[in-house]
Amino acid sequence: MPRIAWNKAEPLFFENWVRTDRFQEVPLFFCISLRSHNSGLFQGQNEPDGRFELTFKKIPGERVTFNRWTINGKSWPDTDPLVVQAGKRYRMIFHNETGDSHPLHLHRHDFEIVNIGGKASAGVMKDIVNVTRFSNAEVDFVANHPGLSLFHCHMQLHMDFGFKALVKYA
Ligand SMILES: [Cu+2]
Repeated sequence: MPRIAWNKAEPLFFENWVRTDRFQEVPLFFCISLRSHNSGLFQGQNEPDGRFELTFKKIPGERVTFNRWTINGKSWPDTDPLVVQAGKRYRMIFHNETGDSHPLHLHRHDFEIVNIGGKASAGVMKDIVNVTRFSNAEVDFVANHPGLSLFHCHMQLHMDFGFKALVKYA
């Protein structure tokens, strides 16, 4: 076990690569934070101004074509945009109903992980979170960067085959 220098004011991250099936390796991120639960950058405040329930599914291509991935039943470019208002805080609630892990990435915004795999979390700021197979996660972001922002799975093949949506400012 290597010795790790740790400034305890900051979260400590570990990264591990795990094999999830025959075809892919994905990073698993572990984090230890000594910040108290109430010191979460967003969560310590009131409930979010809005919520986006996002359910991910895979439509198998069988042997005819390649798989497709859907967000609330639709694949890019038909996915519904997540419409936000500047200055408000939103919770994205991820339901991964597939047998794949999905490293979910939001461009141009940081989010706070408030729940991962059913466990509450606070103070961990990221712009990507790996949601493992058949699991859930919730993240909060503040709409503080007007313009179009892409939200997608960072697995290139998942993104190229539907797993992509836009965040739009109203
Ligand atoms: Cu994916």
